Amino acid sequence: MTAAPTLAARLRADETVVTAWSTLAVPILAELLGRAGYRAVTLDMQHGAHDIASVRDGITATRLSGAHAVVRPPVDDFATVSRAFDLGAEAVIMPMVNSVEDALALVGATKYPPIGTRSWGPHRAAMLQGMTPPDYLASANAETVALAMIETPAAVEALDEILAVDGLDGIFVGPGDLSLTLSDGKAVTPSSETVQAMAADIAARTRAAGKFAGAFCNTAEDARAARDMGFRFIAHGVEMSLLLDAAAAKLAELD
Ligand code: 3PY
Ligand code: MG
Repeated sequence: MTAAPTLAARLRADETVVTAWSTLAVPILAELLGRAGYRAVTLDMQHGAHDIASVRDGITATRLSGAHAVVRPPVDDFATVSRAFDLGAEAVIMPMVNSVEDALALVGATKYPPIGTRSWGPHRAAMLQGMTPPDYLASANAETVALAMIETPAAVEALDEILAVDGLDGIFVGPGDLSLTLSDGKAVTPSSETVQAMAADIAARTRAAGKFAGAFCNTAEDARAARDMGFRFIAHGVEMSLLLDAAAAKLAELD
């Protein structure tokens, strides 16, 4: 039996991976998203209700469905980056990476020496992957994916320097915050022409640097456009909205 490809392997192969967004901190919901066909499920600790216990169980539940488990830690919480990997996450999406220093801290928490400073303790991750700890160590730096969220003008300004950070695997565009910060707090317009044009430029520069490009998408149109722009890791579908929409549609069947 050949092992299923890792998320990193899929991204290296330029495969498009669509991730669901899990906010409700209910592990079985993450599993259901994987069973529904999502290739990856992102457990959100920044704006979602996930804590370390639901991330621990959510990663296991996601893997049980065959999907790749991804975690978004809270802002500046680099300790949680290492913990997410120790618990078996394949990628971390770090919010508000606005400088080279932030990117270095992300890489530090993601990669073992000599690239980073991640401390040793991946026992749950190794177990979930059916690996011995030495095998885990041998492949960890290649298979743990650090994605830096680019979602402010400062981050866009520093993009080339951020992309030059050794060990940073890629970026992930947050169009909501990008629109909020670009408008100086006046509006959240993630699908606007300005934000979408900026996203296209970020994707091109990221791919030119040989790194993975990901983006959060608020509509199907944005998700399709993101794919055309060269993004390959695409967030499309937040479980809370999916549930609301499905429930409303179900009720409407009897109208
Ligand atoms: C953003 O659009 O700012 C995000 O962080 C998406 O989750
Ligand atoms: Mg954001």
